[in-house]
Amino acid sequence: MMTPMRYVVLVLVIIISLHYIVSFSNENYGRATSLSHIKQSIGNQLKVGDTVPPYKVPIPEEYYNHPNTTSHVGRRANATFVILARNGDLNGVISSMKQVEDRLNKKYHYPYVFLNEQPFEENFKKRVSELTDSKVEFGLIPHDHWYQPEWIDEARATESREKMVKDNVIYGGSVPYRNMCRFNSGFFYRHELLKKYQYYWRVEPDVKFFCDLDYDPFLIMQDQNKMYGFTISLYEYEATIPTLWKATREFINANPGLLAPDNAMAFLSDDGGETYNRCHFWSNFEIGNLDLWRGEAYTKFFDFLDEKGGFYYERWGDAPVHSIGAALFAKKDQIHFFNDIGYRHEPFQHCPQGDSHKKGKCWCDSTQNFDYEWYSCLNRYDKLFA
Ligand SMILES: Nc1nc2c(ncn2[C@@H]2O[C@H](COP(=O)(O)OP(=O)(O)OP(=O)(O)O)[C@@H](O)[C@H]2O)c(=O)[nH]1
Ligand SMILES: *[C@@H]1O[C@H](CO)[C@@H](O)[C@H](O)[C@H]1NC(C)=O
Ligand SMILES: *[C@@H]1O[C@H](CO)[C@@H](O)[C@H](O)[C@H]1NC(C)=O
Ligand SMILES: [Mg+2]
Repeated sequence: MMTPMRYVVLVLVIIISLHYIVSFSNENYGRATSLSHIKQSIGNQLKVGDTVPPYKVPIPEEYYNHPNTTSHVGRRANATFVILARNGDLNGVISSMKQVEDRLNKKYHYPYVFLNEQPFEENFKKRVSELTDSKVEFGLIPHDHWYQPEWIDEARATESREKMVKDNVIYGGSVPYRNMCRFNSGFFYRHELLKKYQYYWRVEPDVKFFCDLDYDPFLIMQDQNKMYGFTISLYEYEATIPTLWKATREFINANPGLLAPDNAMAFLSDDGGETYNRCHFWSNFEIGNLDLWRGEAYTKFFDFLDEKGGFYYERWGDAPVHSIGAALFAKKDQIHFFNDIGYRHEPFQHCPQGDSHKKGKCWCDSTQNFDYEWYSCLNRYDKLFA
């Protein structure tokens, strides 16, 4: 009698023997991995000893497809990507940037500006520079553009943070998050490295770009005189901006002449400016004209808000602040919905519908689309043009 163990061993021996018989009797079997065959086909170029594994021999140059880098010798805009990040954000930054390159920028070669209040580490610089042929620059944020100003009443700020923690307000207890919101609201566009550009595209770590983009969005901005572009809009948390609208109204009353004609106030307010409906463009994605922020109206608006201290006494986000700025200081038709750009920042995504889904070869599920979900503000944007 055979024990079960012996039976298993016998079957294994048979399988292994069959394997050998088959591989020796069929000469082509294993050809792809056979050292002698690779040597035969590219062997004449080898200047290496037999001890080097074949995968270490470079693929001959003529096998490479050289991308025609002059295929877009056409017009380019005066534009850059902007990425604010910490050294610790490296993996998320790489993930976002690789998609930017693959989906569009390998065709357009727009440069990147990275900003940080701490020096970027060598490894960070090396890893992101490897992803692109474009120019990449790394900037240090000036101290006063980032940290909480001296004149902020720290006792009052602390008290407010503690209350927000108790109330479970997201990032309610964080000072760095507030620094970030204030920096994005009023300082990024003043950085030395951004001075030479007119348009920017803000990119955050760990976002997704779902679709190929076969046109240059910066040229759309430039040719159609757009000031601000978005993909997702939604409601802000009331607890983070209790007095933001009061401050905005004060500013408007004091500076009525700074508002643009045909502005997008109706996106922000359902009662002609009396109250804020909390709609804002989600600023983790932005394509913008830096002149909007550098202009007189927004400069004065930001300074006015900053003096109120709401970036620290409350937790004013750069999204509502930018959105109010764009809606009031640009004409409504200068605010562009980039419908073709499939985009996700957790937990929401915009997925192009219908023809543009196919045109962009989008990989998002078009049934997962935030546009007209109950928490979206896109219907208010649409109504501006109704
Ligand atoms: N240099 C620097 N960058 C920061 C800091 N905090 C946030 N950022 C960057 O600022 C942007 C916004 O920060 P996020 O943490 O993504 O904030 P959020 O998008 O509101 O929230 P989540 O993405 O849901 O965490 C990202 O580009 C971050 O990398 C910081 O303290 N220093
Ligand atoms: C690259 O593209 C341009 C514009 O389409 C074309 O004129 C040129 O011949 C191409 N060059 C090569 C080497 O294919
Ligand atoms: C790009 O725009 C900036 C800011 O407006 C300007 O200073 C710069 O000269 C422009 N560069 C080019 C090449 O047009
Ligand atoms: Mg984010």
